[in-house]
Amino acid sequence: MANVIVRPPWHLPESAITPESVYHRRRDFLRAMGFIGGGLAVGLPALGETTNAPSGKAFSAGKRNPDFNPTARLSNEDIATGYNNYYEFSTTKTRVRDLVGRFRTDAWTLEVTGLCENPLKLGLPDLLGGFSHEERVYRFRCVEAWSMVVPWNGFQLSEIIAKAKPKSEAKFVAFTTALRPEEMPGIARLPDYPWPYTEGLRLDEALHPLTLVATGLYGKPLPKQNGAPVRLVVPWKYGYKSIKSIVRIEFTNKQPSTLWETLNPREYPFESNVDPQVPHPRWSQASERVVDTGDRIPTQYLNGYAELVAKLYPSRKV
Ligand SMILES: Nc1nc2c(c(=O)[nH]1)N[C@H]1C(S)=C(S)[C@@H](COP(=O)(O)O)O[C@H]1N2
Ligand SMILES: [Mo]
Repeated sequence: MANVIVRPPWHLPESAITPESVYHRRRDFLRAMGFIGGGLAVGLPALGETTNAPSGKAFSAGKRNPDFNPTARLSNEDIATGYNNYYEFSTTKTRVRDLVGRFRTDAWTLEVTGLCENPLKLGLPDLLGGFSHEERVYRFRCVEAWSMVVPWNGFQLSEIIAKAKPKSEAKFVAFTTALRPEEMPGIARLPDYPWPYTEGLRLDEALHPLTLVATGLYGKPLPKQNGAPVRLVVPWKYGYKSIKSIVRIEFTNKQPSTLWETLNPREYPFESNVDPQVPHPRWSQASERVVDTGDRIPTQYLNGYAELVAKLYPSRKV
């Protein structure tokens, strides 16, 4: 594999990715689509109902952080935004994008609660522009043994945690996805699942600088199928830990239950670190299929992030 990042045509120079230019690009796009024109703002369709992206207002893409650049080719944007696991909509990856239209992400509150001194309610302006937003290119590995390399826009979860000031009893962080069966057609098809989708991390994992709150992808607001308006990205763990469309973050003193662990603790345990030496009970995890090229490549311990995070797992000898 070439030791360079091959930037596809969508990738603007960093200097061009300012909050303002993203805003203007979106306006140009909307104008081209006939959504706005002549300064007339009345009678606009509700964008949340008709597009896959949330309102772009105040979205900050941030500058690319050169410290997070895996030596791998970026995945094709159309594949990253069209091959999705989001069971609230569909279990067929290629259908999710077409089923998110009714999901409203243009008004949002993320509640930060539980064992902390300073509970928070974060609205969209806070989430989209109120933190140290930057772009990071991360490797992404699903438990199903496929992988991608994608540029996320967002900020470190540690920034929210610092604001909330967890109490000393807090040992874990629990995350919850929005639950709106009327807007999420996949929920009724999986009535036995323990909805809402929940996930969790140890507090030290949540505080790790690699753990990102993503609000964008490829320099644009996060598409709904990728977890708009805010999702977690934990690149050294299997993809299901990277919970989408988060409405609640709670500090707890006990390990929280998660949707996947509740369904099958043997196949989807809480920790779920990427580890080529630990097979899934039904398949090997030694290699992975790069979704857009189809290449099979060896899987790396902690998805290639061992240098940064292996110290969190001292009992696993590398
Ligand atoms: N709420 C919610 N979050 C979720 C999922 C889901 O079904 N529901 N799927 C997970 C899985 S299995 C993966 S691989 C990633 C996929 O993220 P992507 O569609 O942005 O690639 O989202 C994770 N987060
Ligand atoms: Mo996954």
